[in-house]
Amino acid sequence: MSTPGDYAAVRKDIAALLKQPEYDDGSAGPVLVRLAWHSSGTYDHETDTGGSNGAGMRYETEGGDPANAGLQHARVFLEPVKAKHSWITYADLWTLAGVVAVKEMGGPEIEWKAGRTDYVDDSKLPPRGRLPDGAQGADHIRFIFYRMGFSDQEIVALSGAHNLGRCHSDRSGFHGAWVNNPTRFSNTYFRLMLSRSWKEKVLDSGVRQFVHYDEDAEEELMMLPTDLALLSDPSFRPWVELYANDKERFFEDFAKVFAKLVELGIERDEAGKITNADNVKGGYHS
Ligand code: DDH
Repeated sequence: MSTPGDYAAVRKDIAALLKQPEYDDGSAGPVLVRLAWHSSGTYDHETDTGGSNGAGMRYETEGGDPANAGLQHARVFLEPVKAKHSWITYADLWTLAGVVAVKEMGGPEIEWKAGRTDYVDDSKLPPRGRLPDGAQGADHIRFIFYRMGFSDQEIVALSGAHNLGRCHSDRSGFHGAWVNNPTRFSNTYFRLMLSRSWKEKVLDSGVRQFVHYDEDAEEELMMLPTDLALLSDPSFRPWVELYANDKERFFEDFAKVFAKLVELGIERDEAGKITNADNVKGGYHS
């Protein structure tokens, strides 16, 4: 047990669990980033529903959404941290874990603020179907991300998270990693998107994705239809080109937009205290 509010101690323990030699590419980092994103990415600006507050993925309605398949691995990785620092809320822990993972994998420092609660407000629960479907195109991407309040530039910056991790046939149906070193945060995803020739491949399951094979690579790399939609869309493409050519700029923009993502639906006063979650039941609240 640490002192309530000692987020530095929590960060340290998250960093220490990232190395997982038996899991995927040897790191829990990518799936933790996806947990932070899916816990936040259900937000709808118009109805002010969804978002990371409440950690709704603990329950079947949200946790059992097929879009969240596989994220139980991330939640299980974090259980010992929650047990040791029981004062932190799941909503804070899951978003902080994504931020720490990005940094530890060589990415930018992302601003993160505490205070989310684990109180589930039934009127704020998101319906299923709020997260993007990789089989679709630019219109779908805009529909999903405009709903959260993001611009075209922010959508492309956020998509750069696909530098990390991989697709698992038994989770999403897609298969493979986007880059050769999927536990190192960089702008390689954008560079490969532009420089390689991507060929359509229909997997045995009937799922359609795009692949490229480099002779010296260990495995075939992949892109989702939604990834390549960023190339064919005239408003997305200039951002892909910018981020492929300017890693610093990508890191800067990614840090800003990921910080915005994990704050969706959260209102704070000038001192940073959350003002729209007074119904705090359980969890630590200062
Ligand atoms: Fe993603 N993502 N994502 N993604 N994502 C998958 C894996 C990972 C889409 C579909 C998939 C973002 C945007 C989109 C990460 C982070 C982010 C998988 C594979 C699919 C499918 C899941 C599996 O089989 O395990 C689509 C569609 C979009 C879209 O924008 C249209 C964003 C915005 C982020 C972010 O973090 C900001 C990460 C990390 C992974 C790797 C997970 C892992 O287990 O490895």
